[in-house]
Amino acid sequence: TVLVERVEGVCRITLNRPDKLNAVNAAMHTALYAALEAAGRDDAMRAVLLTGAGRAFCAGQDLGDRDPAMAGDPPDLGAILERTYNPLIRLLRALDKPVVCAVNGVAAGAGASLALACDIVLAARSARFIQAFSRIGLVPDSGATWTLPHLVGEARAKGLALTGTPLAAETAADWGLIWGVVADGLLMDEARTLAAELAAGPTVGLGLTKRAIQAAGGNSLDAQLDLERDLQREAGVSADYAEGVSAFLEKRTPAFTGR
Ligand code: LHQ
Repeated sequence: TVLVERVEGVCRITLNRPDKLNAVNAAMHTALYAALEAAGRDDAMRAVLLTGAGRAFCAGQDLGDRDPAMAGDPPDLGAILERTYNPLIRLLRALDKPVVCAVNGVAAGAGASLALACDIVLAARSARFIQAFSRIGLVPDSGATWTLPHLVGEARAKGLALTGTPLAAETAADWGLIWGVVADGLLMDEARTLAAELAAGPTVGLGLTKRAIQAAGGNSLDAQLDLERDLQREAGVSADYAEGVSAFLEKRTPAFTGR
């Protein structure tokens, strides 16, 4: 259900149920969580690239999943979130290395939420983001009610979530929902290059930067200044900071090691 490749310091994770548009069933949940956890633990992996196989990125929860977890009439969706999507989104956000998401096709429901929980989202021009939850009577989940208003503001968040209108990749980029749009045929090359560049970067500093920006939503400027002081103290003793400054002064390209 999930393919994992380790290339150039990048852990490439591909959702792999193309005939079901990579809808997430219980097996995929387990595999995806394990792959991300392993990438987090592996010092040789300095960035993650998440994408989908086939014509879709991810159609969200597999609505036909007959896993025992979905048992009950009706099943307790809160318990399912607590056991599956919530830990997954928390893990992604807590990963102290950059996560690039290459949205190769439609991202619907929790599939859209999953993409938006990544750090840098590139989408193929033909991709669409669909807050499909309202179409089946559910609430946007997997962080979408937090990421959407943070990224695009309350008006657009409500418009998307209440109507379920598909959002074109181009508009998503114009609105600031994602980082960029790439021609379909170039998406994977560009996303792999970006992930490899990030993996060759000052990993400690990048991880701390991610943490600082994520904290901003819940902090005052005052609290954020304190946080920057603490994180900069950590970055300032990294080997990559010393290397970055030396390379600058010696007018050469830095060779970061991720430490
Ligand atoms: C699918 C799915 C899918 C199963 C396509 N499941 N098979 C959290 C906790 C617990 C429970 C509930 O939910 C959640 C969070 C959520 O994610 S709720 C939202 C769930 N997702 C959706 O509602 C999206 C459902 N899918 C669609 O609306 C369409 O498939 C989209 C718009 C994504 C793509 O449309 P098309 O390009 O026309 O493709 P298609 O509909 O023909 O799908 C192709 C196949 O994939 C088809 O199977 P089949 O055997 O007929 O070829 C679909 O049944 C299957 N598929 N999404 N979520």
